[in-house]
Amino acid sequence: MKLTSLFSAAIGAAVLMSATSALAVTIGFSQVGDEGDWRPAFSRDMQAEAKKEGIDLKFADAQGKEEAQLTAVRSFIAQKVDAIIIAPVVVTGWDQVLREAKRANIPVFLADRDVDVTDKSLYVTRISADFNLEGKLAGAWLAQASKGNCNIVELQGTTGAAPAIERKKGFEAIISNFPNMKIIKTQSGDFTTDGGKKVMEAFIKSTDNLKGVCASFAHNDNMQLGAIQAMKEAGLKPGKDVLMVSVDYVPAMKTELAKGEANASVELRSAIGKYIYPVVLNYLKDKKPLPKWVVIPSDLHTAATPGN
Ligand code: GYE
Repeated sequence: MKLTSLFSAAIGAAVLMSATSALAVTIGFSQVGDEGDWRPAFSRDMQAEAKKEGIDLKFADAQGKEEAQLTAVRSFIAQKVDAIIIAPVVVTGWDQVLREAKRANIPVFLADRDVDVTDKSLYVTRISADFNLEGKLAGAWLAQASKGNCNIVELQGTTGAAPAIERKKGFEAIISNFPNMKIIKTQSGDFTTDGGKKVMEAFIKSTDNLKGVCASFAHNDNMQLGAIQAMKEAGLKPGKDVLMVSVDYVPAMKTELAKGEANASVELRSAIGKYIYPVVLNYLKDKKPLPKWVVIPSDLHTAATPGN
């Protein structure tokens, strides 16, 4: 290639690049943090899918703090992004900042967790699994496995977070049909392995080594993984002495199910960028109103039904 044609090729490439970056959609994504195994998998997927779609993604990790999310969203507004995606730490405290986004004409989408706002026009739609159904699936599995007789210890997720609220409600809705199923201890382990371990240690102490306890229901796998450690350290056999049911179906839990140290886990898909971005991109194109919730399916796995 001659120098002149090389030069014009370079100019052509530069023009092309600036044309695509001028067209590129910019999306701000405010993520909860990196607690557990599920959340980082979700973050990685959102970043990889954004690359595939040619989206300029501004990713902000809130380290589990809602104030950090509010700051991130305000900075996205100041940067005039095309759309904002939020996975909210807790359900409360969103009205004001969502009004600010609306005033700036920036559409907001909720991914994964929910918010509690009276004016639903403050966001376009929420794309997520049905946490209430996850709780119901866990409860139904346990009702069947225990034949409706079960004293349960519960490890709750982060207080005020949508999955903690809804998984509890769904689970309770099912077990309330069985007079001999009840939650005898419940405490938040903040969705972390460490939190789950500490809570289970406390339960072990206060129930004389889980005497009379038939099951541990954890709002996520990481807390259950911590609970399994605590039980083993106390000489108990999780999965045998006590039925273990939780939510997420992360790879480490899949291993525990295969080993028989846990019994069931409801799968929460983490590769959900492929559901989320098309909804956002289509909306940016046609501005057609959407249903307030785009539901991602959930299903329960045991060692016998590992799925793929
Ligand atoms: O189950 C848990 C994570 O928001 C539904 O958050 C999600 C939950 C998930 O910390 O592992």
